[in-house]
Amino acid sequence: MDDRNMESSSSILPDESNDHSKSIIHIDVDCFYAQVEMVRKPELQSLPLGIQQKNIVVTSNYEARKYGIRKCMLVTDALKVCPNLKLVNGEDLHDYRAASNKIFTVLQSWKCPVEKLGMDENFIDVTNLVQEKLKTVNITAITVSGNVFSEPTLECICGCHARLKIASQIASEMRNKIYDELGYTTCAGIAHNKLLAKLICPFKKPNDQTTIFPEHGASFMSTLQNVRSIPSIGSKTMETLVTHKIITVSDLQMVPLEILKKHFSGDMAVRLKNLSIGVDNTPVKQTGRPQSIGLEDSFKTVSVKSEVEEKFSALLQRLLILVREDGRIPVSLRVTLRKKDVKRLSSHRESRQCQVSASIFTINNGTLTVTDAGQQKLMSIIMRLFNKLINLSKPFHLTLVGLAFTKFQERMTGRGSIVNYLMNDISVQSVLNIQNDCDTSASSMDYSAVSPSSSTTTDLSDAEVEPSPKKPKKVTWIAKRRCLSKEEVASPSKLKVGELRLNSRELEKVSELRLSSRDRSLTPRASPAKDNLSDTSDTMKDIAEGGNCDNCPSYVDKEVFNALPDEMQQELKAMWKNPSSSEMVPRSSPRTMNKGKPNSILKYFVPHK
Ligand code: TTP
Ligand code: MG
Repeated sequence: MDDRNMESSSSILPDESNDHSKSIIHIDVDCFYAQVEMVRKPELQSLPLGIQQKNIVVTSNYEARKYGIRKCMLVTDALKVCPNLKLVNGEDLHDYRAASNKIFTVLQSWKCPVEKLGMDENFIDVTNLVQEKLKTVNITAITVSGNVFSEPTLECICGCHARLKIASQIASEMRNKIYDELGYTTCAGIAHNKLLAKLICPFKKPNDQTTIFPEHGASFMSTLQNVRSIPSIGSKTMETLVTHKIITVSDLQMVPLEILKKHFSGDMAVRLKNLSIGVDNTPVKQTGRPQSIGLEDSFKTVSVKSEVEEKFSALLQRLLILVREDGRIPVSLRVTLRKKDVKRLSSHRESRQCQVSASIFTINNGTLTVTDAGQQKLMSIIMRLFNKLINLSKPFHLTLVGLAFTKFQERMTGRGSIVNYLMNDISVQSVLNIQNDCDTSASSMDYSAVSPSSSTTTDLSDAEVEPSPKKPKKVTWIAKRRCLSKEEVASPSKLKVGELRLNSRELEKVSELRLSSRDRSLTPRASPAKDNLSDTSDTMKDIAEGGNCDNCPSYVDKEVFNALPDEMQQELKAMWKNPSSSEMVPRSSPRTMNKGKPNSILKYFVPHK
């Protein structure tokens, strides 16, 4: 620390550090992949277990950790320290992703914002819930559930101690529920911001939780030996800090802001200083759908086109499974390559993307499918993009290939459309790849201000291999109707209406209605005589005019209709008024269905069979 002023008092900023109003929980699943395997096969529980991807043990259970197995150890080294290590291949992420989504769903049942971070971590902002609970508890009797980083000495006048104690109890309930319903043990960190909640989470592990009070934020941060421990400090920032001999978080606390400003932008310097003392005001952002869904595969070297094609073909098969689970129709495809420059001994990524025709994808019984011909078409698009990235007249050496669908057809009919409404807060589809290089569009702590992009991706994004279709061909969306199981009612985000996941608030209403009327569809239900909704003349007679459903078409269940939000009611009424603008057709009339607007809400209002 050459030129820095060591006066720490001038280094701590008079900032928003007094805002302790939030209550944040961070939950991290213990040895995640290993637990998924152990829950699936309980006989693995007593064995030292490692999860292998290629030649690396990406994680291991705590039994294996006793032998000194660490994350990302080479398999050969792991077997040296633990010859009895049971290895399970963890390259297929499907089950891990499914477990991750189930955990997310459990956490959503508290009706607080939940932000997914990677596969096995979630932030939950329980501020409002804590406020509610505060009204009903005796503050003096509240105790912390689990560990405390450091016992508080004086009560903070803002009341944060009581709030965080309640939050710690909520965290305990959440962890219990995850364990009871899914069998996974977890750790939790409880704090007034995301930074401290995340960093305190592993304080005691596995299967434990720790609360930190705001006044101990700076002292806790000063225990971190490496500035890299701060989640948002990326490799470039780290390099700059290390160059200036700022190695530990304590170093960062001590360095005067003015010195930092010489090496970083003003905002970034302030942000770094704040982080160093445990100050962070980034919000918990409810996780929605990913902007892209991609997979990558890396290898030593591939220099032959036919091998590249094989790799892409394998990736495409797996990617199509992810896209099917997601349910949206992709309209843009990106190909990524990592090229090895043999002369310079370096490598860099390049990408190209293009639009793909939505007609490649069809919906069969509510499931997104791609025919063999469609897959061939996708492969030919992929190889054309590949040809644009590689000059085949010269030798090439690749160390990674990646595929991602980067844009999706949102089946919306307008800004205030019911479809938009239904798609408001929907469950997560993690973006994963075989190497676990998460797609940048995946949810993450919003610390971008201090993390200059270290990506070497050159996204050319300009190749127009296939022109955008003017109209998607024959994409038929058919409402998939089924009864709700108890679990589905308890786990709102699982519910689907015509493959659209419902906004959780609406879902509650809808679920109640569905349950209260046995054998009744979510939707206005046709009487047997009026099952054929294409009978528009009859429908026209019954169009609702008033503010309620007194004049709805006769097949409409008024109770259900009246419980819908105003926007939905208005949208439906408008459609009933003007049936030519919508599709008044039953499932049994696929021919008619392809005419008119493909996304009409009325398709979701079809009777049970
Ligand atoms: P972590 O939460 O870092 O590790 P973990 O859950 O296995 O163990 P811990 O009890 O310490 O939390 O990562 C979650 C999963 O991500 C992990 O189970 C395997 C996977 N993973 C990789 O694929 N590559 C990696 O480099 C790391 C660190 C994890
Ligand atoms: Mg974990």
